[in-house]
Amino acid sequence: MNPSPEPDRSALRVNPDRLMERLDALARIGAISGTAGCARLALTDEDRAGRDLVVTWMRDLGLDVTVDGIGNVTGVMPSAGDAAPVMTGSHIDTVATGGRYDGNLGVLAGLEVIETVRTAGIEPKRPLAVGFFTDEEGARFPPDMLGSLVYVGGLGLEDALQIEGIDGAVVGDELDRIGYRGIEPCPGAVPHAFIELHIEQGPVLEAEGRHIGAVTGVQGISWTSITITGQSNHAGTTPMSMRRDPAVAAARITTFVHDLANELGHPQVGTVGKIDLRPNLVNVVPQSATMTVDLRNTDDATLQDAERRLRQLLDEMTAPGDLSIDTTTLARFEPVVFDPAVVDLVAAVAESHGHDPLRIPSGAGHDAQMLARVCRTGMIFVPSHDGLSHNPAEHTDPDDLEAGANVLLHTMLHLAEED
Ligand code: HGY
Ligand code: MN
Ligand code: MN
Repeated sequence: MNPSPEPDRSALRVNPDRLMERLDALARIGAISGTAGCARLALTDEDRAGRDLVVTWMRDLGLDVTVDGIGNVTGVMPSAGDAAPVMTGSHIDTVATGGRYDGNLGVLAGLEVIETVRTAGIEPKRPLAVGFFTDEEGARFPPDMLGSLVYVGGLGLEDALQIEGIDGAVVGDELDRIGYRGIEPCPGAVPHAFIELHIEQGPVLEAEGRHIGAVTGVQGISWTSITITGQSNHAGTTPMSMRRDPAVAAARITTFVHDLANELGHPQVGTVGKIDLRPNLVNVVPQSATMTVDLRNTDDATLQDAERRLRQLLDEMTAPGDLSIDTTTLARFEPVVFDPAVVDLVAAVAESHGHDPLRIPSGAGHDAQMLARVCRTGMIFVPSHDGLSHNPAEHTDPDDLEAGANVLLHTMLHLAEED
């Protein structure tokens, strides 16, 4: 009996309801009460629960599921041949004030693409794969994109397993605790190509009235931890002239970072997201202040200039001798440019679906910027309402979620027919 003819691929579309149901189900894990957001910091119990749910969906789809030494999880369509798969994916860990789409959309849209292809009885030349990478956010365990960095060999597994988090926990111990230190070797298998769907997390697409972004690359990222040590003292008895107050220094650094970014102008950004005073008590001039500085730019020379000027300020602040300042680099990634042919493909697929895609660089870091080190890589953006992200109110219109998933579907199917 002749096998049933393959359906017309160009007409193939994802099932939006199934995608929304999975997004809702995953968002219920670590849900932030009273909001649409969720909190699943990397390697916490909430992250484990999210992982378990997505792995169940992968297995229900009949995918070959593997877990590597840093906890990256990949599900691949079974295939007779040994052709390298076309891979999609992202992350399912979130920041503490996370939205339900950051990362999660890319993983669940990938799952939806594979279910759509399998349900249609389509056998692509190359298998499709979907994965989620460990600790993309880097909020608990810096650097960000930790799992995908190890996946591509940018950081040794043993070094990554020893990273201590902001709460004193250690990556390897937490992977063991949640049962996700896998046996699959790192670096991981190199895909034929990698394509990631993600919300823009910025205001541009919505402001331009566009529904699809063909992402051209990712800006450079510089994360520094700064510890300023002064002298704790009594808040009531210590004359201002005798104080060695690290909180004042931290405030000066914070305004400097803000003013520097404004002086250098777009796209330079600078953020002080974390300041810990010790002992952090109302009536004690602090002993120390530990803070983080996040600097980013699409141009590495300007980013280096910003880093140099921060360093210069810290040197000026320690010159009088009443404060000591120690710094640690938490993350430093150069700007990444995606494969122009893949960017063009994303734009062409979007246009074939009736969209007017915008070519746009990413302000946020993504796992795709790591996969770009080993294979042809691209990203698809969909709009973020009010440009909001890393905020429980993060929202993307369901029609845009569906549109992005369909562009992902057809971009992957195209790549999967390549030799
Ligand atoms: O920091 C970032 O850009 C990403 O959200 N990890
Ligand atoms: Mn993300
Ligand atoms: Mn994020």
